[in-house]
Amino acid sequence: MPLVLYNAPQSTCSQRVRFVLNAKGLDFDEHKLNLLEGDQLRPEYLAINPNGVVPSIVHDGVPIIDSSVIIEYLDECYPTPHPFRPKDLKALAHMRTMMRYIDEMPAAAIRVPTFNIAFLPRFQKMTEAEFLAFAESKPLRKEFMMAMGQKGFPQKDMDEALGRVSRTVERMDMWIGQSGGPFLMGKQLTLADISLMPTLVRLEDLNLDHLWAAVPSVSRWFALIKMQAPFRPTYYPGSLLTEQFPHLAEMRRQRGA
Ligand SMILES: N[C@@H](CCC(=O)N[C@@H](CS)C(=O)NCC(=O)O)C(=O)O
Repeated sequence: MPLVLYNAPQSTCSQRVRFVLNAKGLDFDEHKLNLLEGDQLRPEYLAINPNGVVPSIVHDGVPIIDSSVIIEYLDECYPTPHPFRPKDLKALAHMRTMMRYIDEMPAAAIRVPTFNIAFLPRFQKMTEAEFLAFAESKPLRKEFMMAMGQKGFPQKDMDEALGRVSRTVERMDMWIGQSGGPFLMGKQLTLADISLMPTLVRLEDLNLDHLWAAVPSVSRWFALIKMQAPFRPTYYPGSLLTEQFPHLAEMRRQRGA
């Protein structure tokens, strides 16, 4: 039975999984969900992923959810051509510690600027009742949506989120320095790098790449990630917010980037 991927082109968590699938040369049936239309909240999808978020895979008929779990699962099932996990158990524990940090800090933090800068205008077009019903229907993100409301997150929340990203950049610099680079764990590209990749792509997409511009190890890391063969098929056309939201493309144009 083929691998089935349920995801969204612009979803950062989905991009982790697409990178691993592409790196391993696996055939998969891709289902693209429109998150702003609420495809992830339909009963048939909730039967696969009761959290109402992407990505999910279905392998041999069995759903597997959560991007960090999925990429470890895929690396375990398909270790070739390159395993993305170190063999040494202590190094493996270190990689998992990094992945937990990435999920808790930058991956969570970037939702605030993403929603404020990219999605908010869409939610502002809804009536209050439509917005409340949409927020209410989200199993995992109801409180997040309510905190944002139709006015957006306050500056204090934006500052906190960007502060968490800046601390992540410092942490990356430390990891790269300790391992000798160029990747987080040294010469081997691991699931920790793949977990972090979409965060930096998203920040660049939101015109926030100044956050690491003065940190050479991180700039080098990002340039190298973009040169990896699976990067391009992962970020196929339509994977960036600037491609969907003209106001973001305009911000970029004004910046001359
Ligand atoms: N921990 C989950 C988080 C998944 C997640 O938050 N996915 C976002 C897209 S990156 C989503 O589906 N959001 C839909 C929504 O907020 O309704 C994972 O890593 O898979």
